[in-house]
Amino acid sequence: MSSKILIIGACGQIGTELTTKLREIHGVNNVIASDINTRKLDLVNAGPFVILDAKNFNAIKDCCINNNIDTVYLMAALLSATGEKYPMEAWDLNMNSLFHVLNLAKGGQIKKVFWPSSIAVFGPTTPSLNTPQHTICEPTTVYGITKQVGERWCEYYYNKYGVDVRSIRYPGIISYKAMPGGGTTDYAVEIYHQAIKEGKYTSFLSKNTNLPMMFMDDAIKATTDIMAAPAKNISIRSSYNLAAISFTPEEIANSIKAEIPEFNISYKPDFRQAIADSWPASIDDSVARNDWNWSHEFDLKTMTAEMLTQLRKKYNG
Ligand code: AKB
Repeated sequence: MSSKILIIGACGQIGTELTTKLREIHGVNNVIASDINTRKLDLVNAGPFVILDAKNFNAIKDCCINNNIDTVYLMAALLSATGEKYPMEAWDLNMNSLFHVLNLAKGGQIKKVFWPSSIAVFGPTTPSLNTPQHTICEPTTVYGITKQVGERWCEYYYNKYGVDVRSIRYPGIISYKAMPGGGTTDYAVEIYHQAIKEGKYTSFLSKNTNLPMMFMDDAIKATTDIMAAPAKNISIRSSYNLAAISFTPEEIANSIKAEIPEFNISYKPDFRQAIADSWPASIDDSVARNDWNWSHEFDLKTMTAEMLTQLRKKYNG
């Protein structure tokens, strides 16, 4: 029997593409998309959709009962840059939504949970190169703190109550379908849009800021792979390190220039620079690769080719 799935935060950057993929795998009517509003009309019209506030326990519970949901993907969150502007809102949304879903699973209402963590769990005292799975985590952002604490709670609910919760630490995700919102790695999406629209981009991170990144197709593959893996293969119940590529603003600009020679980049770092400086440059994800055979496909060159092709279609018809 196919899973009955609820995606909370389905209109966000990852939620949008995750919804489409899960519908391909499990059937359109077995995947309920939900968000606080209907901002992505194509997604709202593509299958079952409900308006749902991730902070409202009873609303999530009713939705799960009414639709016989057994699996929840909790994608709603305030990201790193927005979290610094609205710390209490970030804490409230990121933590309470997680508790709501974990408690539904603890009560037996749902059987399986996916919850995304982030490279934001790391901080300035973390080894920056090839950051190991188990290492120092002293995050300096509110978002990072919520992810670090969330990881501890996921592991606690697994150990104490047997909740089948699975998680990965996403790096910056690059995609062309939905824009990211409020993250520090967002520059790596904006740059492609601006390259096609304006032929130039001003980066809010300095040219040598090296950060872990991943193309959306790989991120979706990681998400569906970890959820499909046998429970016995999941040795980490906090969150798995996950990696694909690392690059700087200068390197991504050079990859764009290889296709659009007249493209121009300038640099005007803002408050997000300090956040980026606190995160690692590269991640060791060998535990994920061993446990559930994770592997990525896209490198910087193939990702740039795909982003530019898709955005040319979007903007130039
Ligand atoms: C952000 O920049 O806040 C996110 C993340 C790395 O989790 N993209």
